[in-house]
Order: sequence, then structure tokens, then C-alpha cells
Amino acid sequence: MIRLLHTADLHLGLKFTRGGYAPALSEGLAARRLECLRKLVALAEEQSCGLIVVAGDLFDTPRVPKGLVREAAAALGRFEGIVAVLPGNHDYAQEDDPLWPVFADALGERHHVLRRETPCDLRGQGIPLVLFPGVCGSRHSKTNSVGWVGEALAALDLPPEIRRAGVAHGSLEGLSPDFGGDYFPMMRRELEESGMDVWLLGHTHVRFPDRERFEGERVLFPATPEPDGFDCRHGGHAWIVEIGEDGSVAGESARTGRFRFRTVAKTLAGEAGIEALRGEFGGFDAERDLVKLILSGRLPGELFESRGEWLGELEKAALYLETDHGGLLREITAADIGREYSAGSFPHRLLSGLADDEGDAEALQLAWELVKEARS
Ligand SMILES: [Mn+2]
Repeated sequence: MIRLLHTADLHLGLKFTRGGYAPALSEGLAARRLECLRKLVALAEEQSCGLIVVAGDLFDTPRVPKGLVREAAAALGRFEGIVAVLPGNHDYAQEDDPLWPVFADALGERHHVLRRETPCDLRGQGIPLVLFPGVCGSRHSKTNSVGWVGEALAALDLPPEIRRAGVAHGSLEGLSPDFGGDYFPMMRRELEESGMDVWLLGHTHVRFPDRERFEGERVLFPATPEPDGFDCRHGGHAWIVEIGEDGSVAGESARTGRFRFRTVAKTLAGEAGIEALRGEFGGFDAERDLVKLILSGRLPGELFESRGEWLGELEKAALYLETDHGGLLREITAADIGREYSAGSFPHRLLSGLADDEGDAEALQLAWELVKEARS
């Protein structure tokens, strides 16, 4: 039986300079990605894997700093088994390649950079497996790189006990958003009919199948192993894949991420809503959880005015808090109107009229602000 770790889309070199992070946090988010690679190697060893497959986008661009390229290669090169790394559409292979020759040099000869559309036979290294790489040679492509695989497999005439795995990077119909078909689009059918026991894919940052364990699936995406932004709604995963001697495939998902990006949307009406938020934030980890908080609704004057304080308390429970409270309004009461305007005055009559009409809270809010503005 072959046991391997399948990962992709680590995007080393990704910068976190957008999005309002403090410099120390941006650095921490960026540095963690290399740390995650080291953890993946340790995980593969713990899990007794003989092979690590990186199915593209190990690096965020072909032009990441050489020092980072060497560090990544050194981290992978220390793996006691075999490593196979495929260029993805972010770290694509090219002529006068600034990336992969440097990486391959530092990685060591035992391991493989899958830079050519040619089978990578691991039998000589003690693994009864041949890899068929669909290499990305550009950022975009309307055609995928796996078309050659079926014929190459037939030409090899492999003994039946030797397993075969496709390794590719790009979108999969029905799973990855790729409306223009610009990301090496692959059809499930062509993958299934290619004669591979399994396809180890990368590109889509979510796990497929989206389960903790599977049996019998032959097309896999591991998800990014380390969450990289608020559009990532999971904790980071890799697959531990087993290929049986008969070509059967089973897998188990490993949780690999450190950071967790969470989006919390709440409509508040009073103290109870804020209390519920405190409860939810109580479950967060101040060293790992980055939170985007979207607030709407209406709060009584005092709670609304003190929002800086209670938001400040919530902020302590998270590593990072970004709040959008543009939809949160101050509830305007009859007492507020009476305090600000004398009975019988035009503003008093206008605002009281709107306040009586329960469905018109937004009009009341608008009128309140306009009248206030007109007065100042
Ligand atoms: Mn990609």
C-alpha cells in the first residue's frame, strides 16, 4: 500500500500588506506559511507517508525571494521519503525560469520537481507508483495540461501492480469558479477516463471531497493548508491518501492551519445582542482568530454611544478585529426627540410622526440626522 501526503496552494511569499493588518501581524501571517510547510513535512513523517505531493502554487509567484525558495526547498528536502512538487499557475514553469532551477538545486536529487510533461517513475526509489504531471507553464490557459496522460500511460505499458497518479493544477468543472475557463479547466470525465488511480489536484482552496474521510473518490483537492484571508472559511487541510495494491483509494483529512479567519454578521437590537456577541467571541483564540464583524440593527442611545468600549472589549478576544458598523444605528425614542426639540416645533412634529410609525425607522433615522445637520 502507498501512503502519501497531498497538499497544494500554500502560496509561500504571499504578502499580507493589504487589509489593515498591523505590520507585526502581516509579518506573522506571512512567516507562518513557511512554518506550515515544516509542519506538513513533520505530519507526513508522523503519518508514515513515503511521499509528499505538492500539486501547484507552493509559491505565490515565480519571483519570490531566492532565500525563501531555498528555505522552502530545504524544509521539504529534509523529508525522509520522496517529495514531488508541481508548478502551479501562480508559480508556473517558464523559459529562463527564475524559480524552479534554484528550488531544484536546493531540494536535492532524491526529490522531484515535475517540470516536464513526462511520467515520473518512482519504482526505482521503492514506491510502486508513476506520477503523470500536468504542468502549468503560464498564469492562465484555456486548455489544461493533462491531455497527454492517457496516451503516455498506454505507451508505458505498466505492469498491473504498479499504481498511477495524475498530479495537476487548475479548475475542475462544477467545483471551482472559473467562468472564463482561464485556469487550465479540467472536466471530471476526462480525468476519470484517463486510467489514473487518483488525481491529486490543486488550485481551488477548498477541500474536495469536503469530508474528514473518503473511500473511492479519485479526484482530490486538499484545500490550502493555511488560511490566507476572509474568503477562506476553513481551518486549513491536507489529505493523507492511501492507494491500495488493487488501485483502491482512501483518504483522511488532516487539519494543518494555525490561523482562522471568521466573518461574524449580527443584527443588534439591545443588550442581549451584545451579550450574545461576547459569548461568541469568548470561544475565539486571541492568538489565532482573525474576525471581520459586520453589525447592523438599532441600539438604544447609551449602548450605541458606548460602542467604542464594548467593541474594544471584543477586540481583546481576537488576534485581529475589523468592524463594519455602518449598518448599526442609534435607536431614536420619543424621549430623545423631546429632549432635543420643543413640543410643537417643526422638527418635533416631523420626528414624532415618524417615530409613531414603527415600520419607518430608517426614515426616522434619516430625518433625525438631517434635522440635526440643519441645526448645526
Ligand atoms: Mn492556483
